[in-house]
Amino acid sequence: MDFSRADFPDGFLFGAATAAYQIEGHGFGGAGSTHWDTFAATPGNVVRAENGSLACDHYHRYETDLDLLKDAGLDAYRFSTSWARVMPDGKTVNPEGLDFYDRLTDAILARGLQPFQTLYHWELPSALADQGGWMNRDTALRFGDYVEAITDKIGSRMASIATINEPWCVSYLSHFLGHHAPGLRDIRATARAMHHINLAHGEAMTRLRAQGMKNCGIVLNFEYAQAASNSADDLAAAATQDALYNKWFIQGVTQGSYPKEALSGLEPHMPANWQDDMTTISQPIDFLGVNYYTRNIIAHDPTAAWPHQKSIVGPLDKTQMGWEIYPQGLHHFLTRAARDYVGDLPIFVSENGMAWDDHVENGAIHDPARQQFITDHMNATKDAIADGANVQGFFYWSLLDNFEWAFGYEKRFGMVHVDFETLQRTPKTSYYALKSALSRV
Ligand code: IFM
Repeated sequence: MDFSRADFPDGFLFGAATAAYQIEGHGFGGAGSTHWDTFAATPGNVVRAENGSLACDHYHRYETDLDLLKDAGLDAYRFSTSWARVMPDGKTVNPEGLDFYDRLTDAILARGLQPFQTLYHWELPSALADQGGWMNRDTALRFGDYVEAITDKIGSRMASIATINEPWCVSYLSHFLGHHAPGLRDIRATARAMHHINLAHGEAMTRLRAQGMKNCGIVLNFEYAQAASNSADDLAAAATQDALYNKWFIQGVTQGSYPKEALSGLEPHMPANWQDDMTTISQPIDFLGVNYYTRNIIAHDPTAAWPHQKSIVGPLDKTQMGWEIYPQGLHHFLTRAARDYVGDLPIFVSENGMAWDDHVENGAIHDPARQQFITDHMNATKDAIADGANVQGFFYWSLLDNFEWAFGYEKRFGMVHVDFETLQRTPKTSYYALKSALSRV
């Protein structure tokens, strides 16, 4: 790979990321049912109806998985803790769950890796889904109880704590587009979820501060909204998409307001007195996590209900997900975050990576496309730093092939291949190339 540590500022962190449900094996350790278990058990939602009950069996194999991180020369590990493992019914603490994260934390630290925790990467306990999940304001407050319980156990040992991973996916993708649990397609549910997930972030920040935590923030995902043409209609459709995807959460969290292009459709469906929550939502954070993968080409669609838009398949090279490879978008969002929202606050590329149809051939997995992808996005990050963004780290998604939500185990994002029959791990050539790039000074 065409970069080295010397290309980045002193102390810049290189890491890899994972998430609890995608790797741990949710069937172990007394974890409770989540809305992903029930979504996956419903025909047509997930490829081959796969779920996270075994996943990569990281629950039992975390020591050797952490060795892989360490041996790659990485500095930090971004992982998540599962609400439903810590509180299987959404309110009662499961000591086995806390103990697992206690052991995991010790094992991360024992290898000299910095632990970057995410509190919510989508394991909503089914008991809370029964009560309306993210449509229900109370879920944000119950989230605060979970945050207190897990923080009490491991918080003081974390290098960084993020409240929510990708609130756009938790709300819009899951309640408007119906692709993720709970699989709704309802604008009222969407508006409520989009506000309540921000409130959950705010509630978590309040609890974390009360527990004396520092280095607390949120991880947002961004997707470059490219207008299909320069027509006024297409430009307006792309601006609305940009507001819904790329502005709603960051503007709410950093400025205490929502963008007008998004409110124009959502306002009638918002919970009563939502404005009263904006101070809680916009309390100071210590860092911003930016997840970035691709761009989306947006055209006006007069036949569709608001937001009157459709996506067009673009001409660029695509990953196994069918996502266009567009590293310029990462530079755009890093510099825009610094310029318009967070100023000099530390920013981390908290996820970036690509899925590829990787195969083991003679015991090895050759993935030159992934090596190029990483190089191009590292260079975009380097350029964003040169252009003034205070980016302090980059986490590859993901350490391991894992449960890719509605795509089951079909899409492979890992630097390390997982054989889902035997659970054998095999580092891909991108793993060795990254290791070699990081060892260059
Ligand atoms: O696998 C997901 C992850 O859970 C959240 N960010 C995007 C990844 C790839 O789709």
